[in-house]
Amino acid sequence: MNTFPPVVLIGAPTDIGAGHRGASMGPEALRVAGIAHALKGRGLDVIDRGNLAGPVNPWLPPRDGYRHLEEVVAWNRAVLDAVYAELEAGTLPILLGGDHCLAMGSITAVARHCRERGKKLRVLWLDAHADFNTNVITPSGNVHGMPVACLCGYGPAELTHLGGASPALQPGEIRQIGIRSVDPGEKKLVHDVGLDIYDMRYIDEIGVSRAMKEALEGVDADTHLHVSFDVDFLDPAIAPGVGTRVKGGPNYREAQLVMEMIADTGRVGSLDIVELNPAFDKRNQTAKLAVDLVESLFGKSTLMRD
Ligand code: 6HN
Ligand code: MN
Ligand code: MN
Ligand code: MN
Repeated sequence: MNTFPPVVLIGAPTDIGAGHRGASMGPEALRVAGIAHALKGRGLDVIDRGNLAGPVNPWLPPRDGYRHLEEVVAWNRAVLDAVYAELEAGTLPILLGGDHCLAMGSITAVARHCRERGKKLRVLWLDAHADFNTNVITPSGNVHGMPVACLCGYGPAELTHLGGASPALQPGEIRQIGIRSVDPGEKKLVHDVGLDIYDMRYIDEIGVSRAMKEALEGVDADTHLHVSFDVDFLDPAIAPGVGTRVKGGPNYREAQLVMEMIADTGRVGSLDIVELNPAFDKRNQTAKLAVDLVESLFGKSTLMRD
């Protein structure tokens, strides 16, 4: 039987940090794809809290290198409060995004929870992108390209201090997996900061299994594992429903193995599913694939020896 606490779905229907409209439809697409039913099928208790509310997307150009900073802050405050309340109540929050800027709110909440409980934190960032831009080096001004930098203390005070103390996250607490598109200034910054990145070249060379063993090294009974699943992590041939497609991502079986190996730790405590963009999808196939992978993340296995 599973050992998971009740799982809580929290929708954050916004594309406030993205460069294309449509991620705001993500929460509903995941519900239509049957996320609650699938998790119940895993034997989990599932509570859908519905959607958070926040400002509309004014669709304005960047100011000082940020698009919609004020609105990004408002959405992230809502996410932070909701995710923190769930962790305090002992449930397992799943954030249904929404674009990836929202991970600032969810991870700030998780980090605070871990500090207060004396737990170790490990963040697995599954993404085609490093999301480590600042307003100076960003090619777009889109804040969904900046959340990891902000969590590590590089960014505007409104975002780096969302939860009071900054940085919310130490670079040593995060592992990035699937990375294959990093902007020039961003590449220099992640090197300077010493971020642990399992890029596609590395995965091609050593395989998913060894890469995931390394990324999960040190995860123990005291560790809270947070998975931030940007759907553009997946190869666009199987997951077209995202705003920023990058060729050369994990195929179906490789992605399943990533999820299965995370599940094997038994330490998943919170999850983001972000960047799903139904406006780019075909018959909701990317949402269905995300649900399929989330089932694996919660222990659905293809192993014969189970
Ligand atoms: N995402 N590096 C590009 C930028 O505009 O900063 C793309 C970021 C994509 C962000 O997919 O979460
Ligand atoms: Mn906890
Ligand atoms: Mn991302
Ligand atoms: Mn991405």
